[in-house]
Formats: sequence, structure tokens, C-alpha cells
Amino acid sequence: MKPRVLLTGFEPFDRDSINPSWEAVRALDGWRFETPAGEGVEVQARRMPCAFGAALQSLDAAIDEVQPQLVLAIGQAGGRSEITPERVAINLDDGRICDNAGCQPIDLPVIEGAPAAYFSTLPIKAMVRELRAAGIPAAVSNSAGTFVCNHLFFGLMHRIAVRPLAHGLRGGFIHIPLLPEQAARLPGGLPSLSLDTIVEALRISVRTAWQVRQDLRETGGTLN
Ligand code: PCA
Repeated sequence: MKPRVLLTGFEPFDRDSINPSWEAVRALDGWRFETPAGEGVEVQARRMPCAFGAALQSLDAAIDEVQPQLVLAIGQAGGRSEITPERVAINLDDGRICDNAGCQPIDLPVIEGAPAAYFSTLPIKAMVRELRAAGIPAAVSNSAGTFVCNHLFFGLMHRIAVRPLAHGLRGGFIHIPLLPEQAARLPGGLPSLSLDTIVEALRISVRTAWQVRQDLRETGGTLN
């Protein structure tokens, strides 16, 4: 079994022409890194549609094709200033806007009959620590929202729970800030990070997620 990581990013949505998640992820398609044990790991990137349902079909197809041991799904979170590994996916679709297929589900389950929530199986605290150590702003997030990102994250975690691959599969989700060019188009002083910084953040996240199987015990909580 070849050591492989699947990275996913989203197509643009909400009338934007670019999505930093896909820009960053595609820059890492074909990237190979070596673990301290000398194991060579290959990264493959796939673009997901920003549409309820279709996103999960694309993810399923990508996992079947790539056969990864680790999946990191990435999405844009306009307004956030940090790289934010998500802690929890909830079984709820509640669109504040329409997706790219014109759908706006309100208070529907992502998957009927599935549990209310799943926790990420990525070492999110270790990832935040490594990112900060590299000078990149990062924090644990306790909500991935209720739009297509949470939908994909929930679908990923449900698949891992009910259909684990023979070799084992871990995964989770990271939200990233806007790119400077997006923030420049939007009045109001939205925070942004350069593409180079986001790509470096994903490299650090992938390496950490691959190596750390037992997460750190340090706080990533918030008061509200
Ligand atoms: N961000 C949206 C969906 C696609 C993306 O990149 C979200 O946070 O749900």
C-alpha cells in the first residue's frame, strides 16, 4: 500500500472567482515528503464542487481513486484571520446562501440517521502548535459552520466511521482565510493570508497529521 495523502479544496462560490482552498491545494498536487522514518509520502489534490450532495460524491470518488491513509479537506472561511483546524463536524445543513447548484437546504441532516456529530481524527492541537512555531497564525475552531464545508467534513467523518479502508483512514477539515486579492475586493478590512503562507501552512499540517497519532493535551477551547 503506497503512503498517500488526499488534499481537497473547493471551487469558488458566492460569486467569487477564486477560492484559496483550491489554489493552495493544487500547488501541492504531486508533492512528496519524507517522514523521519524515511518513508516517502505522496500528496494528491482534488477539487470539490461547492454544492450539497455533489461534494460528497466527489469526495467518495476521490477516496476510492487515491486510496489515501489521510484526508485533509480544506475550505475558505472569509473573515477568519488564522489557519483553523476544525474540531467537530455536525449532521446539519443550513445554508445562509445558495450553493453553486442553487440549493439552500434549511435544517436538514447531512446524512439521515447518522450521529449528530463526529470529531476530527486529525491531531488538531499539534497542528496548531506546529503552525504557530513556524510563525503562522493558527487556532482550533469549534465550528465549521453549516454550509458545504461542514457538509463535506461530516460526510468524510461518516465515511471513515462506517467504511474504514482496510489500511485505516484518518481525516479532518481545515478552514483558511481569504487571499489578499479577495480581501482587496471586499470593503471592510477582512483579514487575509498570502498564498505562499497558506501553502506552507498546509505542508506543516500534512506532515504533522501524518506523524502525530496521539494529539497533545493542551487547551484549544474558547469561553463562548
Ligand atoms: N467555504 C465554504 C464552502 C466552500 C468553501 O471553501 C464553507 O465554509 O462552507
